[in-house]
Amino acid sequence: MSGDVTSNDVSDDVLEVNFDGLVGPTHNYAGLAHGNVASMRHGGLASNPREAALQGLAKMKSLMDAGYAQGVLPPQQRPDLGALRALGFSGSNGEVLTKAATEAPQILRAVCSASSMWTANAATVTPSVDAPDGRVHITPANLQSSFHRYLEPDTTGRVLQAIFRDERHFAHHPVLPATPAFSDEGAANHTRLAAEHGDSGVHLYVYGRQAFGGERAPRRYPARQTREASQAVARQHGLSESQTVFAQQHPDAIDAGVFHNDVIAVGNGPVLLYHEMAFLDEQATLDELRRKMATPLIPVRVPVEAIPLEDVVSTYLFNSQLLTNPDGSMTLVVPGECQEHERVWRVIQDLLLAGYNPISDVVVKDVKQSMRNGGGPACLRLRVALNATERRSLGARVLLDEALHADLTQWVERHYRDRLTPEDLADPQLVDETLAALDDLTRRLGIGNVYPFQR
Ligand code: SUG
Repeated sequence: MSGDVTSNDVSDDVLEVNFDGLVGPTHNYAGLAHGNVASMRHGGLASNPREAALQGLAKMKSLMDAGYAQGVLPPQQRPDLGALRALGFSGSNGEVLTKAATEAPQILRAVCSASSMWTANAATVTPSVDAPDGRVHITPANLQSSFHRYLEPDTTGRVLQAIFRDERHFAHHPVLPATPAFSDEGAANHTRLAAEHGDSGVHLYVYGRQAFGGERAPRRYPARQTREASQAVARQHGLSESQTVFAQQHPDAIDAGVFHNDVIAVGNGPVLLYHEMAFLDEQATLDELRRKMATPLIPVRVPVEAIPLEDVVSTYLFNSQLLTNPDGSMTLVVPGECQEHERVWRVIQDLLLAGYNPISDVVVKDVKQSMRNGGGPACLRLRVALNATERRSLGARVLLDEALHADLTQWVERHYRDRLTPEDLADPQLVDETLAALDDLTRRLGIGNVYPFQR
């Protein structure tokens, strides 16, 4: 037999590819996300889009250099002039911008947001090994909780269809109805647990509230994921009851600023690293996972006494990436804020690294530009477990290698500003700059015409 992998059922060659969002040229701080403490705190500050994009690329490069499979997803077309026109602003592009800036500056900020960088919210993905038809299943998230993110799913869907375009391997599902009952924020509230990436897994969906029925819900801040949305995604992907666990996020955590499960828990392989306040019913959640998983669950629990919720939110310890190494050990990729926080850094050393679990190493990444909007290392990536055949069938140049990294770095340096204030968003020049940048990007990625202005 030749060593060439041609079938689609080769489970031992499955790699988890982390697709990071490339930060867009209009990255700014607009204070748009209610319940996201960092976003609310930093609204109005000047941003540095160039530094933000380069920080993202540096993170991708260092993980690629360390041997992890790394992908990249392009940003969206912003400002979204189509959205402004739909809201009644008319005239030339310049006139539309000026009118929006004078009459509704908050709307202009929203249509300029580079929020698609947080690709953990782009979609929910089920690997082929778990799906009844042996294909990778993808549902873009409707992100209906906020106006600026509700603008993302159309382009996200087109981008994902362009990349995962081979119908023999990939199945794309419609975005759930964009209404509060089916509020969906994608993989930020979805964790797959399995012995190894190529083994069949159990899918943990964490929701903030139940639309129909349900007693407990947060009082202060919105719950962005409903149980009904999570169930619909699992249904679309053909997952059975024995493959799924639906657990409610603790409402007090949401009210403290934990707006997604991935701000308070992260799973990888059989490991679930979580904070005591992650789930409303911690014991029942662990019990059900244990019952359904084919491999022993390895829970790594951080109690409130070790880290209060406030520090969970300010340092984003749980928004780390947990990555599997060839020897089975795991590396935790934490944001710089964890190292700067004495108590959290001590917990990483004494409880996580020294504890009886596979986490053996910690890597610190500076993603401050993103963190000021409430996006840590794990927010910036969408995990897609792919076997060799699936990786080979990708329809665009999105798997990072030295050449692509150099190309994208040069692209950022050519097109990005190093300072953007909320007032700058009304500059018509910025529209021309971003369109030129995105046109150039689609050529470099060979992804086709995914943007509205190209269609
Ligand atoms: O949806 N921030 C994003 C951060 C998303 C983080 N993602 C995960 N945890 N997976 C949000 O709240 C702020 C934009 C602004 O204020 O300018 C923002 O949208």
